[in-house]
Amino acid sequence: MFIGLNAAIAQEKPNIIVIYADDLGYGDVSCYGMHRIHTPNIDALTDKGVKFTNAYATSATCTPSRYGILTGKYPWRQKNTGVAPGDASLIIPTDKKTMPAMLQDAGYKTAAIGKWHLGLGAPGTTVDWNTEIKPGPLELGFDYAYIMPATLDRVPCVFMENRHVDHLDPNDPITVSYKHKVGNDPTGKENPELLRMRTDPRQGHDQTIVDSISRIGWMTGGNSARWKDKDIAGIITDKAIQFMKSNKDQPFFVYFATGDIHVPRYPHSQFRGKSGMGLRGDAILQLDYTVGRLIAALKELNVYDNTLIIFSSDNGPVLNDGYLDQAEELLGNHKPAGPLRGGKYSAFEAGARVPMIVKWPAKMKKSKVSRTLIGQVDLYASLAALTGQNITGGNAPDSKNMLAQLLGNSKKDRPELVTQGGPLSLIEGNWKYISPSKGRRFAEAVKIELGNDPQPQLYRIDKDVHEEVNLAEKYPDRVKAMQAKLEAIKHS
Ligand code: NG6
Ligand code: CA
Repeated sequence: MFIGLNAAIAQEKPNIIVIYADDLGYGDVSCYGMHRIHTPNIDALTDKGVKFTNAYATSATCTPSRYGILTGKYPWRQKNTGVAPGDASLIIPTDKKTMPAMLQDAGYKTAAIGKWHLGLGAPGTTVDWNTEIKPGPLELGFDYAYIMPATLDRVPCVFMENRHVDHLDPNDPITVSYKHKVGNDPTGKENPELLRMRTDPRQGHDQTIVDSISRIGWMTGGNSARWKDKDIAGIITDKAIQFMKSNKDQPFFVYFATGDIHVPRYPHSQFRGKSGMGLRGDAILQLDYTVGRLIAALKELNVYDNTLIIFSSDNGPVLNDGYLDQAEELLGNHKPAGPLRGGKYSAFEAGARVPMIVKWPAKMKKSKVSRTLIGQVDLYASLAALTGQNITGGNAPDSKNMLAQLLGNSKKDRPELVTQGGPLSLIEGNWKYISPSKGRRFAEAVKIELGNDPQPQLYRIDKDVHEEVNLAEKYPDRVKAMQAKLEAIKHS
């Protein structure tokens, strides 16, 4: 019987692909209510899939959310897990087992493709972009990596394949600094006439110009390795498809982190001008096309049926995140956050509540909408359960096995979930408590309400999804209880 059980478990090793969009809001795809443009490929995932209405990234920015999804641990338990500078050292510890490492144990071949933004190199060292760079994704359980090191708006604007900058000419070495100008490359500040899009003077992004777009940080050299923004989505999709093709005869796990729709938005000409909403809308169309290409490739490789597809975003939406690309002016009646309040960076719902769709064609036969409370931090334990792996040794301490919920077979909420805007929030059933915070209420440049309040906030996020009525004074006991629970989780 034991053998039989193992055999049964052994069959549950579908390929797994996590398609992780960047800054895609809760209302930014048509299956979550966007009307102005359509995302047919993303919408198609909801056909015989589960569309989650209450799924959360761990945080309202990229680095901590990525930390959370890959480690199964709340990022705020560790220092320096905020938005990582472009030259940050690797922030995920290599002595713990990450989700991809756990899947390697289960027999998977694993790949990280696309945006990394979790730092590279040993803590306390400075990355030399011209040599082997480690630790990085390969030391964290990925067999293959093809990544953009940080964000699209940060230098160095190059791809890395495994431990090296791709297409680097050794005679044109890369130097990067986040402190001072290096080399003679033009900068946005000095040569604004060279820019294809202006930057917001309040937000910087006016340093080295790469591909006619100025960035955060200075770089020189590496000219043959520099990306063209219009080609990024196509290149990383090709790399993902290549990896799936080479590994189609065994289970594979692809962590596919697109740069869309983060700034600077400069999609391929195939999409530019197509949405009528400016480059932000065009980038959504590109993202949708990318999803379509990945799905088509799975079908072509004959592995589509047995692939678990998870689509989500790392944090909520922002319009002007440093570049004046007309995202605001051309928005019209589109609501990037749907019915939610706030946006990227915010403790309000739009910060961390994101679209999440799960589909496994061989196993899921009905289209479902799930209101279950679930976090991306739960993928680790859920995929461990799916692939028959035990979690030991303090790995993934905050991850809960929500496999049944992921597959649409249970509606049971996670007991509670902590999310991070600036302050931490605790969500329990229909209640959300936002801990008091002295931070500013409104971020002027990005025009986002951050959810900071020196007083505790309590909302009924079912009836009052826009978090209008603070019920904290009305329900002091609930505030106290939720505060205590949050403290207990923080110190557990
Ligand atoms: C902010 C940047 C923003 C973006 C963000 C990270 C400024 C003023 N703004 O600090 O442009 O890069 O960090 O976005 O520098 S994330 O999605 O990767 O978290
Ligand atoms: Ca992001």
